[in-house]
Amino acid sequence: MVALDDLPLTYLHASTDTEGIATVTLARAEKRNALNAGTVEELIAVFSALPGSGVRAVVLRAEGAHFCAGLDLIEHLEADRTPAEFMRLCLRWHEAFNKMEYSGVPIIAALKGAVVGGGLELASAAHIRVADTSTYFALPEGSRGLFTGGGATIRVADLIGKARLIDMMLTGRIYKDAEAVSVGLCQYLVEDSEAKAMALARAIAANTPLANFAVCSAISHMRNMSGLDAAYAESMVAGIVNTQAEARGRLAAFADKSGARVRPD
Ligand code: 1HE
Repeated sequence: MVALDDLPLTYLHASTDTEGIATVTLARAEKRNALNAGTVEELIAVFSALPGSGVRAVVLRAEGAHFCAGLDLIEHLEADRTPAEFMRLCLRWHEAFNKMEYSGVPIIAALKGAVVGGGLELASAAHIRVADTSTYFALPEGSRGLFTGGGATIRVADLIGKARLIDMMLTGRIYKDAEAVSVGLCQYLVEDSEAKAMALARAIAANTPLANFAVCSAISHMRNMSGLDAAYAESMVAGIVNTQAEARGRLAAFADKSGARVRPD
């Protein structure tokens, strides 16, 4: 098992703190963190190393003013790819984003500036999205003569629905601020998205790892199943997760009144 901190990385930084919170940073700010083929390979390497690494939660952040400007348009122009070459590239994007979504380790994206095209596809593979007031979301594919290839038709449609996805791709519509929250592109809008993402990661890391694993893998798998199969799979996952000693300990704490109560404040 390769430790996250030991991976040789050029376009990303990855580190883990003593509490098991990993920070993965898009480190190509001079190109607005556009996703070249090399970055996608590094995302695969980093997120392949996650399961079993002891990492309890991940904050995905970016250097510079923008989270990610999407597909590296210059690399794509210069490579002059054939259809088969671009299809293979898209499959590498899917490999990376599937590694994230199905990893079983909670990933919280700290967003800012442009979350555009493939940048939104990357953000939508995280389990939680936190935006700040500079954050804006767009799918300018149509105006560039392109079509999404990194899973927007699945994950962004899951977040906002097919009609909004089509509108964004056709018209280049930009969502930001409260409207972005209300349509489902992000779940939090704050002053400091990195501080909030880290606070969420620490809170989530206090859950049992098995419960987090189930939330961050089973739900996505169940979305791929028929309703009947999903209900069966849900009962199996709950059967395993909900009968563990760690869960019993927490239930006993509730019963003896030492466990936290669920109250708004
Ligand atoms: C890039 C990219 C990129 C910047 N590929 N190099 N994505 C887009 O259509 C978004 C394209 N980017 C932009 O609209 C703007 O760059 C931003 C609004 C994000 C930022 O603007 P700004 O003024 O801060 O930066 P800039 O001057 O436009 O760019 C700075 C450098 O980053 C410059 O490189 P330089 O060598 O000339 O300094 C830009 O070329 C470079 N850069 N964005 C390559 N995207 C699997 S299919 C997915 C399909 C899509 O993702 S479509 C959406 C593509």
